[in-house]
Amino acid sequence: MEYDTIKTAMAELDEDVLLEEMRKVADGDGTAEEALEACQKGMDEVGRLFEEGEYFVGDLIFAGEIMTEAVELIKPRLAGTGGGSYGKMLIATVKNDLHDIGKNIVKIILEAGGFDVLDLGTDVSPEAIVEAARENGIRIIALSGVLTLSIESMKETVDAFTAAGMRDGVKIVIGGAPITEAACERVGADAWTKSPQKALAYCREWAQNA
Ligand code: B12
Repeated sequence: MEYDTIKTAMAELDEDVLLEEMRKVADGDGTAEEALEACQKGMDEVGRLFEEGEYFVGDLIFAGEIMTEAVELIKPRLAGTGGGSYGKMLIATVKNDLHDIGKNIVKIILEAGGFDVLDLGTDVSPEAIVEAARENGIRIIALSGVLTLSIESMKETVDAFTAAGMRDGVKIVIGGAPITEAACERVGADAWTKSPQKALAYCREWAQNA
């Protein structure tokens, strides 16, 4: 399997080649995880070209569309992480952030891993997240954010749980490109990771010890 072809096709926004290669993965070539990683590396390149003024917002939108299509193709293979029923949890991209490709991938892995995931979408306010958790009796929350600014929205979200008197009753994992240990400390989340698989492991542990 030539993962470099996937990476380059993603970076060059070559939809035909990207989807052709991803269909091969869907049919059993290589591993879905490595194909996903190659897409992501291509996306990093897209981000870099955007920063350099080579690509415009329209290119980002198109990149988002083709990556979503690509991931959709390998979804059945990504979902092979084992079942079980771990109950309900919630996922959202935080306030002011419209990026949802990463969130959708995390959701696929969590669902495949046995969670019933309530997806609140993108640009979700702290109040809406707290309210949805309360209404649905949800104790495990995953927050996604790709903009640096999203770290502040995540902090506001954790603070909103505290203000609602619910902080001790929930576990919160945060993730996304700008998330680091320092960001996690600032936000006051229970865990952070960029890896959907690791997030699944945290959430399973929390569900079992709830
Ligand atoms: C595609 C894209 C867009 C698309 C998004 C389409 C969509 N449906 O999501 C659109 C066109 C909407 C967009 C808009 C903008 N974007 Co944009 N975008 C990107 C781009 C190229 C790719 C993002 C992506 O999907 N990556 C692929 C996914 C799979 O990766 P991921 O999100 O990191 O997720 C993975 C992990 O982080 C993790 N993860 C993600 N969430 C979570 C959550 C949990 C709980 C866990 C555990 C893990 C986890 O798992 C995922 C799988 O491994 C990035 C550059 C980049 N390399 O990231 C810029 C980028 C994020 N955008 C950027 C900017 C500036 C913008 C705009 C402001 C542009 C503008 N001038 O309008 C707007 C902002 C809109 C808004 N308010 O949100 C900057 C952000 C700079 C910053 N640090 O704040 C970036 C970094 C580009 C750049 N280098 O300048 N963008």
